[in-house]
Amino acid sequence: MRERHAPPPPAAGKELIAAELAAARARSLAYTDMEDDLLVRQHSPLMSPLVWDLAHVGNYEELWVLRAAGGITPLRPEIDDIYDAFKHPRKDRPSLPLLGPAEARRYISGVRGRVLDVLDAVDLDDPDPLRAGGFVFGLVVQHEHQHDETMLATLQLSGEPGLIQDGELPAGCAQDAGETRSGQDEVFVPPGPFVMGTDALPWAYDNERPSHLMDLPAYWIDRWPVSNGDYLAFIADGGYDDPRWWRPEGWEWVRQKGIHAPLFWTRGGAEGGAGRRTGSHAVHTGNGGRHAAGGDGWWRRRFGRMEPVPLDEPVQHVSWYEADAYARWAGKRLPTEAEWEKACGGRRFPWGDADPRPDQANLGHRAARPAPVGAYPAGAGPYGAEQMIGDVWEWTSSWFQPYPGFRSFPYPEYSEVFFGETYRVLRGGSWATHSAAIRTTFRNWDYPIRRQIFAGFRCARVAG
Ligand code: AVJ
Ligand code: FE
Repeated sequence: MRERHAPPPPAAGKELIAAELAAARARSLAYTDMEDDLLVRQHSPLMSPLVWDLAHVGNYEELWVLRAAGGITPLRPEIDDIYDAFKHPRKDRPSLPLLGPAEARRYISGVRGRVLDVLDAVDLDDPDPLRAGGFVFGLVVQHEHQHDETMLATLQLSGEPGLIQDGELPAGCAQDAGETRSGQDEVFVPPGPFVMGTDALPWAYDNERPSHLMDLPAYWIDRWPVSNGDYLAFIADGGYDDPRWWRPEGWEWVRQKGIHAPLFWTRGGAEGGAGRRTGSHAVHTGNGGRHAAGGDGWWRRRFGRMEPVPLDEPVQHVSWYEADAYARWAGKRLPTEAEWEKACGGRRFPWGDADPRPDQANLGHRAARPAPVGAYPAGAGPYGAEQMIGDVWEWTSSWFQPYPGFRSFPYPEYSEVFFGETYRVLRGGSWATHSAAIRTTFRNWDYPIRRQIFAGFRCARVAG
């Protein structure tokens, strides 16, 4: 994968593809390495039981690699219906005759063995668009990583402690910036055209194509995602109680649901048994201890443990409505997805086309949280914006719409059926996103009320 204006790069080698397939599978197995009861239970009506996701990734691989690209006779056509995401809403999936955990593991491993045979035999220079450049393998690798991230969201919703690994992350810039960073540092993006989307990245989805020129006026965009500390100022200023900041639908929603903070936050300390601060990794802010105090401060539940809200971490688990309201309160607005992408400089990643290094972005579940603001100066884009990739998905002001000249590939249910004024676009990936499933052109989307995803935001404003 290279510069998006260059001729299509040589197909990803078979060894690289095999390694990416193995990496995705290692994640899926790690996130389902628990008692059967936790796998078959529905932890939230928003989510599938984990065992559904597990067999679904195998079924998707069977459909696309084995049947569509490999021409292999269906292994288990009778289960296609159960694992078709369009046939049964998530809330109904527990009542389906799902494969049990052991059977699901056997099924996906059987599929995977044949997938590796297809990979062995395939000609990656075959002009067939499913095979060219290994597209169909990229499709299933990214699909599995997307479900891995969904599984993490399910595990976070479950409130079960001890299931998810945490880790170390680089420190932020709080000390350098002084005790209280007042407001956001912003970077300037000059006016002019840029190339949005891609024609050349071999694993790009249909919704990232075709590339097209976008001419934008000058704007400012926040150097970092909005932090918990920034967001607490909005809360303290009565942001949730002031209709001036909210879209009418958003206002109605927060009133009706009684929402007054990001999902998983509670005020007044660690309450209840599950609320005890236990374990050595209960608090690892990497910022010299600048987190909200307990007592009447804010706490959050993260993978089953309570911890003080770390002020310098990007805020996560906020809806689009909350992000939009914060931006208005701050005298700014959310960036359009074009503004977000242009700030990345027109390359695969903000720093260029090379794969992410650990000092450039917080991706791939290195730790189970975003890194503090300022932790990745080496990952800055050409205009100075940092942490565009990784940490938290960033809400943009844009609806999920097709680019001019869009053509559905390989099937309309990946992107096309979601186009319209229903879903808002998110960009950049989160700490839970794998590097194989993110790039500056990647477009994610969700309902504006959704908060269980690992999403935050940054603000922008017109220059002048
Ligand atoms: C692109 C993350 C919105 O998880 O619903 C998974 C990806 N598509 N299986 C989702 C997807 C089919 C999709 N998102
Ligand atoms: Fe899926």
